[in-house]
Amino acid sequence: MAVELTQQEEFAVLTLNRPDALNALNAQTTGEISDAIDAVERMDVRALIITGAGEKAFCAGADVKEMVGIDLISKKRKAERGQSTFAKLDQLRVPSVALINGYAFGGGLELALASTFRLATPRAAVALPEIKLGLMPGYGGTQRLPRIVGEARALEMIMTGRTVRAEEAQAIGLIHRLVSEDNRLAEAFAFAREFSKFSLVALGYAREAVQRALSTTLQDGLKIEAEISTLAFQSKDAQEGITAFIEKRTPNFGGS
Ligand code: CO8
Repeated sequence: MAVELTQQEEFAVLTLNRPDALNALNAQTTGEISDAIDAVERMDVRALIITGAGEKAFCAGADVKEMVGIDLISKKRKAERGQSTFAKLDQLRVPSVALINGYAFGGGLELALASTFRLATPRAAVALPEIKLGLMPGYGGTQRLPRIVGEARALEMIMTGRTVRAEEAQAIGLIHRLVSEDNRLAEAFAFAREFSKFSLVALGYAREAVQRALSTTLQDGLKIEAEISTLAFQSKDAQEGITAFIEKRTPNFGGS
C-alpha cells in the first residue's frame, strides 16, 4: 500500500508511505489517498492527521517519473484526479491537519494547502518548484496559496519555485505552528484537541463560512454568515452548548 490509514485515539492518521520516492504522488498513491478520505468520512473520529513516512519528506509532489511520455488527455485526467481528491479533503466532514515532517514540494504542498491546518517540524521545507520543470502547479496551488499567503507572496513562490523553510513559512501564515521533530505526532494530537472537543457541526459551518469569505463580496459574505450561523444555531449541539453553559457543566457534543 502507498498510504496507511489508522485510527489513533480519536483521530484518523493517514501516512503517505513511499519513503524511497519521498512519498511522491503516483497514480496509485493519489487513488489510495482518495479512498482513504472516503474511509475517514465513515470513521468515528474528530480529525484527520496527514503525514509522510520516513525521515525526509512529507511529500515531494507529483511523481515526476510518471510524467515521462504522458499524453495531454492523460495529463488533464491526472490533474483533475488530483484536484478532485484534494477538493474532497477540503470538504471533509472533520477538520484535517497536515503534519509536514520534511519536504512538502509541488503536489505535496498542494495536499497540505487543501488541509484545514498545517503544522511543520523545524526541518520542514515547502515549495512549488513546478516552474523549474517547465510546468506550473496543477493540484490547486495557484488558487489556494494566494488565498492563504496573499497574491504577492504566492506569485513569488510560484514564479521562482524557491524553497521556504519552516520558520519563514510560519511567519507568512503558511504554517500554523511548529512542532518538535521527536514528539510531532503527539503535538499534532494536542493541537487537534484544541478544536476537536467542539461541535463538529459548528466547526464545519464556521469553516464553510470562512472559505466562502474568500470568493465573495463582504455584503454577500455577511448574508452567507447570517444564513449559516442560523443553521448552526438550530443544531442539537448548539442547544447542548447553551444548556451546558447555563448548568455550569462541560458540554457533550454529539455532532448533530
Ligand atoms: N517524483 C518522483 N520521484 C521523486 C520525486 C518526485 N517528485 N522527488 C524525489 N523523488 C525520488 C528521487 O528520484 C530519488 O529516487 P532514486 O533514489 O531512485 O533516484 C528519491 O526520491 C530521493 O530523492 P533525492 O535523491 O532527489 O533526495 P534529495 O534529498 O537529494 O532531494 C528534493 C530532495 C529536493 C525534494 C528532490 O528530490 C526534488 O527536488 N524532488 C522533486 C520535487 C519536485 O519537483 N516536485 C514537484 C513535482 S510537479 C508537481 O508536484 C505538480 C505537478 C502538477 C501537474 C500534475 C499533472 C500531471
